[in-house]
Amino acid sequence: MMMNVMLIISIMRLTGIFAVHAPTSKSGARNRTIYFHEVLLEDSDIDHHPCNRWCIKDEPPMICKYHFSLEWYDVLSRACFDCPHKVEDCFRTDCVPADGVQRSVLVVNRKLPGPGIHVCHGDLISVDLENGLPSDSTTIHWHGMKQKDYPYMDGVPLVTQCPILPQSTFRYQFVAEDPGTHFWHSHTGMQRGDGVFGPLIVRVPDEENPHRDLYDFDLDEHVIILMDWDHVTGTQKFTSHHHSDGDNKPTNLLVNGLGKFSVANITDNSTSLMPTARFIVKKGKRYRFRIINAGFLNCPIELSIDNHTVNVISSDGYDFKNVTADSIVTYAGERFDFVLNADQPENVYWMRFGGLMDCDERFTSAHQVAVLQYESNNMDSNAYPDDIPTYDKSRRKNGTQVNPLNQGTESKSSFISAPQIESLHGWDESLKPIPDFTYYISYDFYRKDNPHFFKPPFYGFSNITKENRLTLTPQLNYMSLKLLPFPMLTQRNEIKEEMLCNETTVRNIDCKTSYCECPHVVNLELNSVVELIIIDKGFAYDANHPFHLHGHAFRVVAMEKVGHNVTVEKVYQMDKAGKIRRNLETPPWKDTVTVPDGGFTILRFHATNPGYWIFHCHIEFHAELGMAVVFKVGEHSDMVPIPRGFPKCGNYFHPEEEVKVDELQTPYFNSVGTMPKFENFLGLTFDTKCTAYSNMILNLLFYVVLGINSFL
Ligand SMILES: [Cu+2]
Repeated sequence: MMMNVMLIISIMRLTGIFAVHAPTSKSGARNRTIYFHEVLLEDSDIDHHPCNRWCIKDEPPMICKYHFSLEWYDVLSRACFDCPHKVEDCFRTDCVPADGVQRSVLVVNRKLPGPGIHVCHGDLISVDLENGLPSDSTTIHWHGMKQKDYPYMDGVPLVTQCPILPQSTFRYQFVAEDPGTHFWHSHTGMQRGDGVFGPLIVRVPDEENPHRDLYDFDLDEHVIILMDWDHVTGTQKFTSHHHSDGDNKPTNLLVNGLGKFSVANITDNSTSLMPTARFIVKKGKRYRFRIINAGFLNCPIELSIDNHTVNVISSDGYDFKNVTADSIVTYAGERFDFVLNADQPENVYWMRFGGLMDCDERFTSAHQVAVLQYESNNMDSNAYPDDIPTYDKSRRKNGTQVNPLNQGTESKSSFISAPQIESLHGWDESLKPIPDFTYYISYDFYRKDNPHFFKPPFYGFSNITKENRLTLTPQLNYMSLKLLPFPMLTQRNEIKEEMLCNETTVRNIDCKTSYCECPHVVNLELNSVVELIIIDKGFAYDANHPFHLHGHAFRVVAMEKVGHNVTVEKVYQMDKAGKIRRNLETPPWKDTVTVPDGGFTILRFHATNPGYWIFHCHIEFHAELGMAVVFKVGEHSDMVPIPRGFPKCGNYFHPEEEVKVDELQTPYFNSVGTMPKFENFLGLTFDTKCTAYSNMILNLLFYVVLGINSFL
């Protein structure tokens, strides 16, 4: 009986058509009555969501509803029956095969990757996120959506919303204003690395697509979502690395949630049974592929396809002049679209994915393959190429490479780094010769007594004798971001200026030698053109950090590898001497970009979106350590009014306990260590003996270099 009622409700939901008013949107006149399907789909039906359609110019937008149910789950659960020994069982409902190694996973609707959202530009996306975790909070960030007019939907806990509590449901609702290949992912803890991610594709009508003539098909099944993968949970790996001797290197890669792993079934020598992702094409046709790198560790991924080149056309939702390449490198958080011309003999070919940095041959040699299969009557649908994939073969030794590792515009011509890509979007204000505000962000890994992991004199940094038990702290401008106990955006009226920090407020503290963490907020004037000069100092490790900006996309105007010891002052002097070439003509738009180790990347953006927006390293371990800063764009009065009834959170102190104001405020700033020296954001250090004098000079330099009003 219950089943029947459920079925009837389900059918009513699936077939329900309602008339409503669509929201006003900048992408066109949307304020009119439209029809939409209200669909709360079962897992297996989400691929047939009515919003996943051919986008037609001037057709009314739709309201696209989804239900996301988040829970802990397991790889190779009972839903998998005889997977991998019976391959078709691996594709049963609720089976998460991953690479065949059992572990706990976090899943949305028991899918890995989670359900894909495919909509047309201007549709309203409405997702009810039901937190079914027994003890953890969650949030979802819609990576690529600038959330203009919807800042409360950005999904950053304690910046734009409260963490969503267990057993609670939060409705994310926003208009898909940003076309292109994007993805959604948890922005809480290590959840993305444990499986909480999925595609978010916003298509446009043919008339608005400059690359439409370059391909015949743009199919959902040609989305490639990549993840660096391990066989323990992200939290286990994180605690083991930061408190003990565990490493931070991913063991494997997954392509669309699938992958071989060399020791998966070593006992019965059946590693080849684990299915890989498979992409079907027809000879003579051209296909748009969309790569999403959802990775969470330091593992950029190089993609190449045997016997084929790729025609790269777009990144992070922005089109550029197409470039033919042999391989593409993507970093965590980036997306690249390419066209594949199926012009080779009908056969199966390896698509190869080679892990770089912490995944390379020095560490785990993490690599993966997928099959590019030409449709043919006489080919087995489970056929694999004969060649045995190895890590070495996953790296193209020559040919043109887009977005190469640790290479800027100084590199040889076969490398095409981001600023060399030619945008198809015309000039905009962000490219004016002199920006309104220049902000330097420098970083490295520092040998600090980070109190989260060290406790002198018991087990301070200097007490540790084994190198593999030392972890260094990555910081931006010598500060770690520690958020307030409530969201800055939605409880902005509770923020007092003294709660926040920036380079000016900590100038009398030697954050270079001591450990500083605080709510690091940089004010940006609304509608100002901002230039970010991001510097990887290249002293410790050979790491590579992809940075992601929320609320805005940016132009990548310069990128260069300088050497191994790069200071802010060095870059500043290079710039002053005219030795930095900026592409202010046709630089590409992106929202995630890397910085060469021992080098710099320069970004420009027009701060037109009022709100509190986080800018952070997209490597989850680093973001968790506070490798981030918050940009406050505009004044509180410029920000969109807070939705009625929006959830609130924060500290609570029993009213009978007398708590002094000072005690309430001290947790917002933490400085551990000595403070003998004086320094400023440029990383210049002065002897304390001349503090008064240097203070004056520095103040002068500070304002001259920045040339901004916001600090005055
Ligand atoms: Cu990082």
